[in-house]
Amino acid sequence: MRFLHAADLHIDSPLRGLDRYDGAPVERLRSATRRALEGLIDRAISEPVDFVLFAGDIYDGDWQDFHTGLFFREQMVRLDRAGIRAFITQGNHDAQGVIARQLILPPNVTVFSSRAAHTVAIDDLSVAIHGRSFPDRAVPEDLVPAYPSPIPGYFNIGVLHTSLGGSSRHDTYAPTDAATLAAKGYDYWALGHVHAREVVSESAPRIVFPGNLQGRHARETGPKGCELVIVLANRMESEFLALDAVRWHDLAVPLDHIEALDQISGAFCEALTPTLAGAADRLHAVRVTLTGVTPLAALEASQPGTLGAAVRAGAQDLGDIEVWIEQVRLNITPPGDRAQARRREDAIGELIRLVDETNADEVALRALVQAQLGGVLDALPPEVADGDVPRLSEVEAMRQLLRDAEATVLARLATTGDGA
Ligand SMILES: [Mn+2]
Repeated sequence: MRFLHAADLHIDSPLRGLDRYDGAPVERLRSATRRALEGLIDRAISEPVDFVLFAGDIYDGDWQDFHTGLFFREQMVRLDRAGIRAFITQGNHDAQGVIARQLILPPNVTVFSSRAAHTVAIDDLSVAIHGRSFPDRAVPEDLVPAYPSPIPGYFNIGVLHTSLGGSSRHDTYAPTDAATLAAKGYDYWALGHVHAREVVSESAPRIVFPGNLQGRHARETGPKGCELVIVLANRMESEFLALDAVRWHDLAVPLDHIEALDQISGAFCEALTPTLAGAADRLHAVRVTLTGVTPLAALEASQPGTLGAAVRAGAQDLGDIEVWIEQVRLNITPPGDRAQARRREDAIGELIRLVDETNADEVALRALVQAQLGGVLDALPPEVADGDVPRLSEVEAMRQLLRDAEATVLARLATTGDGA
């Protein structure tokens, strides 16, 4: 017997703020969640597997119209024609109370009830699949104790959408813990909700978050896909299948010892290449952060955008591999002894002391940033507004702005000093 376990498809999840990026492959990014599901169905049919499990959050929220639901249904019809069943537990994003529109799914699909956990036994495979859907987006109680007992002699699978964080009293995503899951006596727990793949328990029972099927932004990085589980007479084999149509990367490129603009491309390629191994066949979306101590900081300060453009130029030269640079962030400092410069009696020393004082005083920091930059902070990239991961703290963002400002002013002072 073999099956696929997937979760958190978030089909047609909106990608916010893409229009801000010149040349963004908008259509490919928007359709990536669909392409990934098509890839999963292709694999289910070619394998072939006996059934597919979806542990919640198939949809990102209520559908804009029926297209999203019809797309998913079409993929279920493909499974049906191949004689493959599908089992779904709805999660917080696609709970019955969240999705208003209705669509009747084909007969090979079982959606577990949101009222009570129940079991579907497939006798010719000796497998029992137990599950329960979220009735609404918040489920504060542990659903596991009410899951049915395992069927003796069968391979027992629990399908559940949960954050697993059993200790948090504020958790509204069907909190439970590994011990509770293990005590149920099942063989495999097919979980969903956590977007980063995690094998919570290797065996007896095996407990897995497969992660989302397709990363949706630069904070959902690396290979994304599903689990292929093969159950043999005396053992279970499991394999992760990468199915992402677009792969996101958060790449740090160190510029220490890099002194000339024409070296940027090489430094970028050196950092990127290891992450592309075995995945040249898909689009790679890369957020680059340039780091380290480099004299190029002065060039960037005098002509902002130079280093970012050099990175994008490097990506153009990669040839066969498709790479889109989502963003280039700077965390570089010019060479020089800041502590020594701080003691200077001129404008440079005064500036550095002012920066340090402001950084140490959060109220002053906020006042300065608000006074000087007005709405800039409010306009921080909207793609971070997702909520699953805490965003860069506001104060840290202000400190970053201040560091950038210091670097810019110091570089200009240095330039005018040379010229005068
Ligand atoms: Mn979820």
